Amino acid sequence: MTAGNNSTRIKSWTDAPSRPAWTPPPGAVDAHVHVFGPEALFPFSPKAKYLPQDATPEMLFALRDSLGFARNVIVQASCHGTDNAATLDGIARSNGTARGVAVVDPAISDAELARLHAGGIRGVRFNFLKRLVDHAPKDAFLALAQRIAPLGWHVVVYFEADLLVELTPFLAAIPTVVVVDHLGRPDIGQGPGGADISAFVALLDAQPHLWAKVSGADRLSVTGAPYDDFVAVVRPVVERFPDRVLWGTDWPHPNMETNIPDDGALVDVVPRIAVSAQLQQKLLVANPDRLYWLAA
Ligand code: 0GY
Repeated sequence: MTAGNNSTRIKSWTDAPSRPAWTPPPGAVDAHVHVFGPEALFPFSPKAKYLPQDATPEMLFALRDSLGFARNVIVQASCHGTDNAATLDGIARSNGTARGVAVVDPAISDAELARLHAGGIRGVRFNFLKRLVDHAPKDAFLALAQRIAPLGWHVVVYFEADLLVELTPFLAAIPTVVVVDHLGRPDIGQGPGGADISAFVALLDAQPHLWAKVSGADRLSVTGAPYDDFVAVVRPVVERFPDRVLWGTDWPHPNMETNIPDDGALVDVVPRIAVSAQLQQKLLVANPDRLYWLAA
């Protein structure tokens, strides 16, 4: 795709999010955000499936502060392909308050992996959504996972519920922690005992190296804000796997331009899915610390 000027590109976030009623604990990490561009410095991939407006690190850090968070994990977005320059730029501008997850060509050199590590990358993302990427080569991903494990990195995977069975052996073969974005996108409309979330919980029971990113209330909810249906399904997951969950706003909410969430309302979901101070501390501080700040 060819990028037009900023005004012809899509915008999927609000400039005026509410302040959350709830205050995150000190050191809290918003562990799923992206940066887009700025396109003049960091052009989008020719293979990008969407062309967003610039969502810069400075905008991210202003949002972080207004929501009461201290740190971010910047996840490379598909629109930037395997060029992680924008993500690295965001980390470099963060004064140590951001780490990142990269998307790389599986043929990446060891020297380039070392450069990404020095730039604050602590994981690689394998994206299986056909609307976002053309190829998801499982064998090459597994070979890459073997190479990033010694760095103390982990793997982040993004897939939808209909791929869970097919991906189960692939996930089992990954020799690092594997974080599943947005809980593997279950159909929340099925309710807390639904087939999708039950299969996901069974997968986490069977594979102790799997973690869940309990994010995406806005993407998954059928009823919409304040996301009661999401809370009913996800609270039991947090309580069952308190040491294996992360949370993030998902700002700037790629592809949500027709249903833009209020980031303050998303933060107010956290105390409803992690109902004690101890669960909140694990979800927002201790767990992301382990993967992003304390890892080798
Ligand atoms: C998300 C979700 C989406 C997009 C991406 O890399 C991406 O472009 O992750 C999506 O469209 O569902 O987690 O940001």
